[in-house]
Amino acid sequence: MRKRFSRLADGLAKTRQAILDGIRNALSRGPALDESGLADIEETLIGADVGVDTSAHLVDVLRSGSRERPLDDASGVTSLLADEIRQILENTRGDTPAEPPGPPLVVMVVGVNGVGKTTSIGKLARRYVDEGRTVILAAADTFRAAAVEQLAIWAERSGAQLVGGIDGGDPAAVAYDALDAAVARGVDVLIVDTAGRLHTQKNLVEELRKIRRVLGKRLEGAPHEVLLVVDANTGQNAISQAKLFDEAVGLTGIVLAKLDGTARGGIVIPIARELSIPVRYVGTGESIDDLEDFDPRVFAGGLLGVGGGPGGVRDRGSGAQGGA
Ligand SMILES: Nc1nc2c(ncn2[C@@H]2O[C@H](COP(=O)(O)OP(=O)(O)O)[C@@H](O)[C@H]2O)c(=O)[nH]1
Ligand SMILES: [Mg+2]
Repeated sequence: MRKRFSRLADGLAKTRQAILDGIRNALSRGPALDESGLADIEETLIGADVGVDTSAHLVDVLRSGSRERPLDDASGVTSLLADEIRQILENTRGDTPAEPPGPPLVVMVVGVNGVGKTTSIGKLARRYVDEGRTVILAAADTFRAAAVEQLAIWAERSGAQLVGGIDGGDPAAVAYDALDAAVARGVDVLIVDTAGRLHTQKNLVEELRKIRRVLGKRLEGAPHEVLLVVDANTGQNAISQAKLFDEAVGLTGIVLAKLDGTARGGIVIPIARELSIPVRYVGTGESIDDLEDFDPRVFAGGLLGVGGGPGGVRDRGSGAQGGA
């Protein structure tokens, strides 16, 4: 467990560096944080992709904090920010979706091309296999010839079965057949890979809706999870992606891929605050084990260098704002 948590913190290293530099810089302007320092911090947060509105909100929290007690050192600033960010990340629309009464658990994965869908599916499959569960991957991204091949490689690596293979076939039919096979074989988990781009956005939305519909037709309640994969480097465009896919198919969670190596890991904060969609997993590399559970407390602490792991972020102290 420890290792998983620290890798999430490692993935945040560049973002953390940028934010901490900004905070130190802001504090160097005077004996305590003032309006020009707050403006510096706001700019730093925007640079880490926290978003304009959410950065302004976080700076407001610092402003009220500094009225209670002058903020004259970095730890006062980081603990207030970490606390607020954790609350934003926890305060999303729902808990982890309940597992269905019986197998299979059906997970549909969506997102634009190149964000890391297929890779994340491979990693997710490995986690289920490691838990002793059987997994089918459905190759419903039939638009690109290479997509099925790539998913087949991940199926082999993770120890999952693969359904699909006719390039250019009907994606919804592949999804249906895969669910059919999962039910017939008593498989525990079905993960459906989907296309990220078609001739038009309208086509894509309709296709994803159709996949969703046929899954529900074959098995009541399916898909139980609809995960959007977001590339941590995407910038503010990730928010419009989340909005679009949420309206199209209704998301239950986000997979934040490619957190390793980005200085813009703040993007999940406006997604949580503005769209209320929870982050479920974080991708921290290209290998099969590079997928971590998302923990708001560890993320907030890792982003600001507060605490060292689970429970490491100090809880709201005496001077900080109370209430949830
Ligand atoms: N560094 C890094 N690369 C990743 C991660 N996830 C995916 N990738 C890479 O991103 C590229 C696109 O991934 P792919 O799964 O094909 O994206 P898809 O088009 O959404 O299915 C590949 O080169 C992956 O190796 C991650 O968490 N970290
Ligand atoms: Mg793919």
